[in-house]
Amino acid sequence: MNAKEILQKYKQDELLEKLESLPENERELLEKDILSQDFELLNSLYNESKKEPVFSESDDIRPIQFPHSENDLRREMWQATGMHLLKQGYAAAFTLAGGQGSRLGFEGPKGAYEFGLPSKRSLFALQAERLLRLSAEAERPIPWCIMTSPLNHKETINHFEEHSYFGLNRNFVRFFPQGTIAALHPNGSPILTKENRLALVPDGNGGCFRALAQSGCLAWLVEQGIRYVFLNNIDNALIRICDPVFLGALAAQGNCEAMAKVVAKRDAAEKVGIFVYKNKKPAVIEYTDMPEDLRELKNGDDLVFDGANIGIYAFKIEALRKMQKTPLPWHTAKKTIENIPQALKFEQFLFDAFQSLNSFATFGAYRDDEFSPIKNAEGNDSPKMAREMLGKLHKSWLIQAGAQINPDKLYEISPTLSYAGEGLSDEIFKRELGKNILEF
Ligand code: UD2
Repeated sequence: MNAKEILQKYKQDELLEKLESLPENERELLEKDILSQDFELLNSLYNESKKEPVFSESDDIRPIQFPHSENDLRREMWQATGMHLLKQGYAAAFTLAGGQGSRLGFEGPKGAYEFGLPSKRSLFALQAERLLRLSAEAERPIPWCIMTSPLNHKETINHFEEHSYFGLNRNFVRFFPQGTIAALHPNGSPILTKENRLALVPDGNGGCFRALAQSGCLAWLVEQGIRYVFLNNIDNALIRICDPVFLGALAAQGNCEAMAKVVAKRDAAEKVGIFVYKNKKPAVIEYTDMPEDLRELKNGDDLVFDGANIGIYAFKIEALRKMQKTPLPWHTAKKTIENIPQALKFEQFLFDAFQSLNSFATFGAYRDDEFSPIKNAEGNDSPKMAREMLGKLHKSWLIQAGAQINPDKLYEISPTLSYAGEGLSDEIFKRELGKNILEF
């Protein structure tokens, strides 16, 4: 079918009229957009969007317990296993960076955002240099796939080019844009931009499986012999990218196909997915889909549902191959798009994949060590909070190493000097202060 026939079939009269009124060059561009979309899917998503949200009373929802791995005696074995995987070239990193920094008033890619560290490192710089540190220990480059969106793809690559890939071997860094889907007017017709193009928005971080495969990067990983893939959100300032302990724990779990790190929720209102058993299978329910009474449910002073999804995952390569063809549910969000309030935006969520896997496990972690997402300009999950949490964490590493620090200051340690607090001493502190260790 051509664009006109598609619009006729799906009764998109308003759009058809607009299409036919355009001059040839504009009409051709809009036809290209229309042919890029699945109107059968858009039609069903629109009809679905009028029903109640994803949560149904019949679901049996129970809390998941998650042991803190810090106290686990197997931690050293996991670390050794993880380093072995990295040395053998069996592990890779995959970062989701398609989101925009709009909530921060920053128009560029979220990963290029600098949040006031004395080194002026961006989020990408922190993750790249932590990966560089691990590559040095593994004595080989670690492949890194970075999912962008069409909106920030070029700028993301520019950020890496401008910084010479932060010292990484550029042959092992691949960028690819995720898919997009048309945003709909509340009446169900696709929204047009001022340039008379379809308003296409990123299809959610659950689009990562499709994008990884369609970009050829999944094949690239398989051809290199990759067996485990570490997956993370770009916006976390403390992320231990490709964490050997976490990768080792997944490898040690035999038939387990994927794992997710969990921290205790800050409070009931925290905007994070919540780990639950949903009909006896581990799952994550997004904060937007979790009924308020369950979110607030307490047992004494403690939240019953307190396992927070922090966007840190590890997948076996077989699970990623399976997920490229496994349909994920779509979630509807209502946002202002092209100045149209309550416009409909459809996205898939990566963590919905867990329900399709045969086995999935949680891995307890501590927020102060590993999780400080930059979402809001002020308050919780802000650049200031990330700066302070990173400064306090690095200060604690120096204290633990016996460094004579100034107790009134915070510290930023270059990732190439220490990945997670190892290899530090008072002598290194004195030598590196002002260079790879900055006081602020
Ligand atoms: C995400 C999680 C939430 C919790 C929180 C922790 C999902 C659906 N929700 O919520 O459970 O873990 O983070 O901070 O994951 N992204 C893309 N493409 C998209 C949309 C998002 O790449 O189309 C990336 C984005 O760059 C970021 C990550 O996915 O790295 C999370 O996206 P977000 O910040 O929009 O998700 P948020 O904060 O609503």
